[in-house]
Amino acid sequence: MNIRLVSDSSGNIYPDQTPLVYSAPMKVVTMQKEYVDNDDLNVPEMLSELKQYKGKSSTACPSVDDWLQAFGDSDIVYGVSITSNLSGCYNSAMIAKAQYEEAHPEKKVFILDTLSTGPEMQLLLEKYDELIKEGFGFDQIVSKIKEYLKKTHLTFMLSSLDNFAKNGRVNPVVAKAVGVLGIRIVGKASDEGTLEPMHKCRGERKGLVQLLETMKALGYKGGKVRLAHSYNPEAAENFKDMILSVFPKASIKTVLNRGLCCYYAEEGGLLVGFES
Ligand code: X90
Repeated sequence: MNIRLVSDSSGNIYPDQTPLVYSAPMKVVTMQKEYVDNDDLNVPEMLSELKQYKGKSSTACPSVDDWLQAFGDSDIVYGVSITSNLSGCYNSAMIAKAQYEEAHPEKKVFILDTLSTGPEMQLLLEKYDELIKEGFGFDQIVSKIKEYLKKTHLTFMLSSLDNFAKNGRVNPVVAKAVGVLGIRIVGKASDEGTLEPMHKCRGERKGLVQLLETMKALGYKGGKVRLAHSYNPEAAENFKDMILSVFPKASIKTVLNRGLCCYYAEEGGLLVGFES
């Protein structure tokens, strides 16, 4: 039996990671160029080109074909998608699932609308992998992953919401209040799967302190943590140390955001997926 894990590229998928995950790429689009968020994308180059670029930029979710390619010819596909409240990604995955299952009635696809993104999706992919290795069947895995989703959360620290506002994914008034030099916004993915800013902090140090407080308020007690940063390894490292000083046994791993998350989290952004 051939089983595959799939995700859209907001899950920050790398070719050498475990578990192995097949990615359906998001796109970052300008009038001049389309950046496909796959293994070949040079993210620093994209970010520096976008900095120079004066026109509008936007993003696009994976097409139905992108998802079908990620499914390959697997007998069973388990996947995760970015929140359906900010992207057409889940919808596109569901169309792909319907086409795939119609063409191959013996095959099965389940895609979870995570109402989140980035490192929370990473935790969910790791859980699928564990459940598969434990030998559970399709229906059990589907019900167990939905249960696990109730225990996983996403918080963030960002220094700009410009690209969110430009793309109509956050209120421009809220975004403007954040874009002041040195201000960090700390918030979470809401229960509805939207961006919920919660605290404005002066400077990164205070931002990180607030980030940890926010995790604790959401029920963090030393479970798994997955960090994803946009070219800010110092913040990720400091934050890891802060968590470990309170919860010395926590399992913490850090990755670099790929294209889509770097575009929205912007320079220095830190995303935190964790278990309550
Ligand atoms: O379909 C598309 O064009 C993609 C749109 C994606 C919009 C959201 C990207 C979020 C990236 C930023 C910080 C965390 C926010 C959490 C909200 C659920 C990561």
